Amino acid sequence: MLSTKRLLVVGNGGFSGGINWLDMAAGPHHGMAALSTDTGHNSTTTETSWAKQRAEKKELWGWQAMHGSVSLGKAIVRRYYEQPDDEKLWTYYSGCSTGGRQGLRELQKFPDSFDGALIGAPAWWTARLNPFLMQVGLYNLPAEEANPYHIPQEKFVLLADEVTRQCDEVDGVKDGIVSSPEKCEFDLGTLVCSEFETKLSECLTVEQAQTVSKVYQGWVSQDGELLYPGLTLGSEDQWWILMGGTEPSPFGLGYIRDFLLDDDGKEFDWAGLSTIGRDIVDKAQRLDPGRPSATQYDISNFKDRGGKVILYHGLTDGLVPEKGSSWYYNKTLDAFGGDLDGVRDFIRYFQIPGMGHCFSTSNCRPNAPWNIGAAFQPGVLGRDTWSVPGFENAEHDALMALIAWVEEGQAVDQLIATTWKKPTDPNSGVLKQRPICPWPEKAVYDGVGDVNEAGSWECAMGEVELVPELRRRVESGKRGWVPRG
Ligand SMILES: [Ca+2]
Repeated sequence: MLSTKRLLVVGNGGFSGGINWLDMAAGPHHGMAALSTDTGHNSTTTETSWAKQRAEKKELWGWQAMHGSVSLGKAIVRRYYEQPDDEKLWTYYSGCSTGGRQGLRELQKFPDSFDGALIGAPAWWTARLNPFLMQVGLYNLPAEEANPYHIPQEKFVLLADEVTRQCDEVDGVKDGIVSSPEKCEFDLGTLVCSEFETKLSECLTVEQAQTVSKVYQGWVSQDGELLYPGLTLGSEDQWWILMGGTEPSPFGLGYIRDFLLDDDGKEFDWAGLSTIGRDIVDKAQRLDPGRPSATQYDISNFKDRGGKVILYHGLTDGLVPEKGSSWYYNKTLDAFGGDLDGVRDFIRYFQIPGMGHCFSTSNCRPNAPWNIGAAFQPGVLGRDTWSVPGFENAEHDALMALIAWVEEGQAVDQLIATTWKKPTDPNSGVLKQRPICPWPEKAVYDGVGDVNEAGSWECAMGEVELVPELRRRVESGKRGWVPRG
């Protein structure tokens, strides 16, 4: 039977070039055709040499391959399934990390491309985020004992334990999950070695504590401009990604070397660098090589066509800062005059407490509900899984919820995240389920039920936390702010 009226487009990860077969699998299971692009090259997630002095490859990775594939893909699907031109072909997008960026980039510039987009942990501002990822690495380099500022990887656990100890209960429930890191006034001083400390492996030196502060604080220019927000309290279990090596991560170093400075004709000497200079920040901003940055916050054209976005981000993401998604959402609010209810009509932001970058949860802490059937998530459960195994419905699967929102007008008031006794093995049995809520709502425990069951929680309006940039403008009267409901 030839009949499909839906197309699922999936994204990629990092700098990878290749077809994302694992995420495409969700499409046919939902009765949809599915599409993925190789973004114009063939490489792993962390490789960037393919981009060096290849402007056309950068454009393909930045936006062109996605846009061309979506346009052509729609035509092919219509022809293959013999769909009349006047019949709607519902088109959905699902991607995380670079995939999140690709989706935002496409719907900002080409509002006709998608009817709904599921956007995870988006690396949306390539020109700013990627240099920052390098800067985070530089904070902890060189990785030598003689460098007092260097934190050896084994101390990240120490830090994560202390954050959990101080911040867990701030959200109202002591369950090992830091659900409201923004409310925690974390005191790093408790970890600093005293003068008489004998076990230096169990404390931080004053210099190491300074490194930690910089990572949380984020990147601020000399004149006080927020260049990119830092990593969230609770993300320490993933700090090894950006700070565990002997050189900056390829997400930052590769970007600067092969995307940004490729015309310099000499090898970029990062080792002589402790801070990324304003010249690099400005150059990235000016050139945005390949034009991948998704910084057009006014998406009225997409909204006016009935388009919907579910944005989500793991609160313990140690690679792409969660605060960057809050920032993006704030910037969207700003572009729409601070009308929170109006913005929530077409884009909703869900934080997922305890989830790392795109998927899973730290296995050295109490396992947090994380799976909503989103990009990369079925893939880490196995090659034959799709959706949320055992819960293939719109209450648990964010893509199905998105379809119901777009096609039936059922706004997504909550999603129930799931985890298993072994976090990535559904056969081990469900361990916990809990709602995640559209910002600024938070999941609130009813105080009596089983904390591991979703029914014991409900979404309730929390405090509206603005990024400093927007807060300043609201306070100075330059921007209205209308939180209703
Ligand atoms: Ca907690």
